Amino acid sequence: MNILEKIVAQKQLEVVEAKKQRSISELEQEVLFRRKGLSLTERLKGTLAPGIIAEFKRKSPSKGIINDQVLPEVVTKGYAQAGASALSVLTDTPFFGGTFDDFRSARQANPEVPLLRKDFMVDEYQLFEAKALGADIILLIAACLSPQQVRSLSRRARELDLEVLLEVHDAEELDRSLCDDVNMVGVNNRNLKTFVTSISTSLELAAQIPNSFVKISESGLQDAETIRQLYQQGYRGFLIGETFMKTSHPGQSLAD
Ligand code: IGP
Repeated sequence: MNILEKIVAQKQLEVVEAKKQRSISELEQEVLFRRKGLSLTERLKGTLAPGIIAEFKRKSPSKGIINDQVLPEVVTKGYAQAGASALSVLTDTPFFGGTFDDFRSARQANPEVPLLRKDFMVDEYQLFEAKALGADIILLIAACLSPQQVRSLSRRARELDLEVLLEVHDAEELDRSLCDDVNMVGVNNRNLKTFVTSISTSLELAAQIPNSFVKISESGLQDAETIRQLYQQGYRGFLIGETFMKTSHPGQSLAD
């Protein structure tokens, strides 16, 4: 099994357990469930500058511990004050060290900033969880979903007032997975099966993503020059975690 297959197997177990703890109708009764979502898509369409989606990530399977000394509310508030267009918070615990409480803290500290629930969605139950946590955006990773799953999960997400970021790594994933309910296409520069990161992934795929979708480049972004280059190719959003998180003041490092 590669790492992605391991993560998906783990998620399926987690969903079975979570459903026993809380039903979908219980999730629907959470106060945040009725909160109106904030649109990242509109923000990115409406600006003439690159939008940064700044991520809170304690650890990862590829890097091990990145930073376990900082608090989600402090970091995400710093990101927001530095002008991030959106925030991404990992909720996966076994592989990325994130928690639902991290997400809740980030939501509470930043009521006006779009928030992405960063996790591996394999079941529509997780979309209800995301909405109940106060998420605005969810991620669907083409590498671990069938085209049918992408279609049904994105439709359900939109019904729940969640925006959909579809993550792809190559043209084949893009062609088989893209559907109308997707709002944004994220090109992951990191291959989730091998962890190899290369910006050329984004450069090569740019032209193949229809312009009706907001384009986002994800992972391995370290400097302004790369972002300028990708912006010229049509990318409007840039998902950045490690470059900020590896410093002692991640919010400040975005401001710099
Ligand atoms: C951030 P980086 O290299 O800046 O820390 O990458 C983000 O793109 C990365 O965390 C990510 C990710 C994912 C994590 C992209 N897709 C899917 C978990 C699951």
